[in-house]
Amino acid sequence: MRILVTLILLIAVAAVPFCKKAAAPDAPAARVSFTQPTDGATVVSPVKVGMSVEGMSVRPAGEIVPGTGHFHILIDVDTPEEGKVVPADDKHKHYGKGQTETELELKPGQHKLTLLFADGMHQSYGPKMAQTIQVTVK
Ligand SMILES: [Cu+2]
Repeated sequence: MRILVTLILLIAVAAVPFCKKAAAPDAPAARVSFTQPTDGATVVSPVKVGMSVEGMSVRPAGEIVPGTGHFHILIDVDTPEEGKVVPADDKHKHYGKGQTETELELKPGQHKLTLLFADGMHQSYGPKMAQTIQVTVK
């Protein structure tokens, strides 16, 4: 009997490291970034865009799972505040299948591109989970 109790205790102790809480959206390490294009770049349409997140993980849209979300690219618009649902139109693109790259058709000229992470119900994680860059399309 004592051996059994000891065994159970050992298993419980061994399991502790796996019970760590998922990273909260406001964990200091969590952030998103464009892997391409770079800020200030001159590019040609269609523009190849790469999306990356640290401190959280990508998950297809559909349900809210703490520490996860999907990417959005906002074109020439402001970043929705935390908790606001990201609109779905040609200035707010959703990558709800969990995509991390895409190509954007952009008109020639200067554009502001914002990469934004939002939860499974498309609710913005706010400016702290966004990155804005400027590009010039030839
Ligand atoms: Cu979305």
